[in-house]
Amino acid sequence: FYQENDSRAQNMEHPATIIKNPAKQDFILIIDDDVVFISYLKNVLEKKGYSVIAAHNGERGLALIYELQPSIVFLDIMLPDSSGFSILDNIKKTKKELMFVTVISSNDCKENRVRTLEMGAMDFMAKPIDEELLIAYVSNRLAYKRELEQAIVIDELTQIYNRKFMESQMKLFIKYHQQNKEHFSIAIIDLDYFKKVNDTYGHLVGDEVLKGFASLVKELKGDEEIACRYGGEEFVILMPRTTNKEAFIFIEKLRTSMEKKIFTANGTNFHVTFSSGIMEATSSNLHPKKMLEEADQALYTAKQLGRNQTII
Ligand code: GH3
Ligand code: MG
Ligand code: MG
Ligand code: MG
Repeated sequence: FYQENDSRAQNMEHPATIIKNPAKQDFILIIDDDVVFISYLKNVLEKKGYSVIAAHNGERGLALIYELQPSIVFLDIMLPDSSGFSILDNIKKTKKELMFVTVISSNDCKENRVRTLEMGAMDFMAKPIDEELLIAYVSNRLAYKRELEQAIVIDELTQIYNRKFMESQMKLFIKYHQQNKEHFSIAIIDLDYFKKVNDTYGHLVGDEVLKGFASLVKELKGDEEIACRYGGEEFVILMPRTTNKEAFIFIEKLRTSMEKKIFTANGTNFHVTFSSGIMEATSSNLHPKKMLEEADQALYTAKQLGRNQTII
């Protein structure tokens, strides 16, 4: 939630660390004018380690929704300046982030429950809310949010990140590396003569090769490297805090492991290799598209020089 030129962004946490621990980003927002209820909710949830923020009226609540992008919002219906339903309406019109809104009210009637669902909120809970129920509810919704977030960014076949995620992550990495003057390298990897694998053994075996390559990457890469399926039989690996020479060493290790890996189809063993182009972020290529283009140039050279090799 930092602005583009905010000085606090200098101290922003490394994007790779945030991926490892997404729970760090979770905020729970309570929009309610009942201070006793707020302190009860805050107490229960903070004891469990959740970050809780409260707003005492609708206007402040809406501002916090946009500022903090909370994961869960507990929204009271009767607010001093507006109705919780008009807040829901506002959220529905503008909000795009994944967020669970739970309407809370001491007036547990059918009308409120129906309207809650019709207005796009996830749940209705009657006040007072039992402590155990509250904790179970929050933990359930955050786990579900995590699941949905994963589904959006993971490539179905290979179970590594997809292109969409790679592009958004690359933007963050570039921004971070620009501000903190750290190294950042990427590699584009393209399997060699992959069409021949399909033609010889069939598409299903081709799919197995893609999966096999992806699990090899997962096995060999470090915690901070992000592996993505760029499309077809092309992959991109983002390597934060890595020089192009270090990247070269890692990709070569991956390449030699890949060339040794044995694939099997109808009792026949075969091998698949890849070619790769590596590019490090410099002051002149600090844009995802530019960096990818330059890495692609290097990949093209690797193909031209005979494949099964890595070019910086
Ligand atoms: P090069 O060494 O020049 O990269 O040759 P290549 O055969 O690997 O490259 P080409 O671009 O000609 O062929 C890529 C093939 O990858 C064509 C396409 O059918 C196949 N492919 C793309 N996506 C998938 C997939 O999800 N599964 C399978 N089995 N094949 C795929
Ligand atoms: Mg109220
Ligand atoms: Mg290709
Ligand atoms: Mg290829």
